[in-house]
Amino acid sequence: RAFSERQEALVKSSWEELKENIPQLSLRFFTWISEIAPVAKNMFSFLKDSDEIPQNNPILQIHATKVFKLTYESAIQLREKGVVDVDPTVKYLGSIHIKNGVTDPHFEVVKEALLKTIKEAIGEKWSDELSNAWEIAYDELADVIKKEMKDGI
Ligand code: HEM
Ligand code: ISQ
Repeated sequence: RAFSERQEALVKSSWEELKENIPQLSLRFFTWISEIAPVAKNMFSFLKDSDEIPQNNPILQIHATKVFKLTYESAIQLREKGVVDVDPTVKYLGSIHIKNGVTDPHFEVVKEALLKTIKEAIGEKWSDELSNAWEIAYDELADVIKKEMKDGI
């Protein structure tokens, strides 16, 4: 999928800003996921038995950050190679998601939550164009993970 230099720059500059506030970003990301799909919350080990999203859970923050960072890296790869070429260390993501009961429709939930989190976090720098660039990068990454889920990687 074609990805322009401008789209890459939009994702890159917003990521630089987002990563300055990981605790808040992670918390909002999860809050959106549980608002969009309350049942999805129970798939996550760190949320299962709690009524509230933990404010300072390091595992939650590391995983949430990884979702953002992988999406950002996908944007770079789309620009450089025209395809998402995930790092070999990410090949296990297919099996992790299968194991946790994730199915293809869940990817729309996470996408929506990701985009809402970005919109909220970057304020007036937000634009349709910026959101669209993140969406493309996410969709392409999601396709790679969905394929791994199907192929049992
Ligand atoms: C775990 C990334 C989509 C649910 C993880 C982990 C990463 C990740 C990095 C941590 C793996 C580890 O243990 O080292 C992504 C990315 C996605 C995506 C990049 C999309 C592009 C989804 C979707 C769902 C989901 C759609 C379902 C709502 C989970 C769950 C875990 C997990 C339940 C296990 C968390 C735990 O340890 O309890 N994901 N994920 N993910 N993901 Fe995702
Ligand atoms: C893992 N997979 C998808 C979404 C997530 C959000 C927050 C933390 C971990 C996640």
